[in-house]
Amino acid sequence: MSPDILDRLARGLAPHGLLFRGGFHPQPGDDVPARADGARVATVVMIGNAGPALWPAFTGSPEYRTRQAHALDAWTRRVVDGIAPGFGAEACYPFGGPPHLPFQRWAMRADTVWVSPLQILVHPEFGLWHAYRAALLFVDRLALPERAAGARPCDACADRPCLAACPVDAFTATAYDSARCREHVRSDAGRACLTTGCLARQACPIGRAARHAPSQAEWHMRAFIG
Ligand code: B12
Repeated sequence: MSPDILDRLARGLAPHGLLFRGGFHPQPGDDVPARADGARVATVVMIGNAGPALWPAFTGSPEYRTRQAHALDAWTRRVVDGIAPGFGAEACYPFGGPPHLPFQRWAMRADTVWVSPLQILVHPEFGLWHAYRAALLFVDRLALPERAAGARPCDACADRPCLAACPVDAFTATAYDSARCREHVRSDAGRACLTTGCLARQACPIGRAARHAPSQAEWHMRAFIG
């Protein structure tokens, strides 16, 4: 019965520009929270977005049009909280912390993604242009599709243009200096990062077709600098 549920879920998410992004059966080290109703979680399903599909759905929403605070989070919560009960699931979210739920770790359990040199996760098709918006907690153990096979694209990327593209060297091979990044994006010198999106992220050769349009890129960068 579960492929049917997952198909139905994917169809429910699609009009909102949201995608089913894999799932996993939690083990103790996964730090999956208990459901509010106290039931044990047997399946976690990841919901996210990739490329430009989410943007028209979100910008048509009242949360965006009225410039509500944390509009994307509020929109996500309304949409996903509206869908989850129809599947007997409870939703949890990557925002609202700290503490933050370990969505990137969960994503690596569920989806074909790996940590990139920029620390955000890279996907073989979408590159760095994808995100996770919610996870659904199911009591039933759903049969899940196999995690697609694939190799981390960064291992075959000798030049690593992402690490060289940041104007203020906010990225090293092991760390991201978010304070330095934010200070630059807020300054006149950081105008290109603000209006076209993170230059390091854009330097990645993978998934270029999934890059954000300038309006979406700027919206995310403005949300980042606060
Ligand atoms: C706090 C936060 C930030 C902070 C600080 C980020 C930082 N690097 O210091 C700020 C505000 C700066 C930020 C900015 C952005 N963020 Co942010 N952020 C988060 C948030 C809410 C929590 C991250 C966290 O603290 N994780 C720590 C623990 C709780 O999570 P975790 O899964 O266990 O994390 C582990 C893995 O990353 C793992 N890991 C790291 N390296 C390695 C290596 C190996 C080999 C392994 C196995 C594991 C591993 O270890 C981490 C610690 O346990 C997440 C959402 C979430 N709940 O995860 C989004 C998130 C990471 N951000 C995201 C994005 C897109 C961005 C921006 C690009 C947004 C923008 N402006 O466009 C920027 C740029 C950040 C960048 N280049 O790194 C996405 C990344 C999606 C993706 N493709 O991976 C996330 C997942 C949110 C989402 N909705 O999808 N972010």
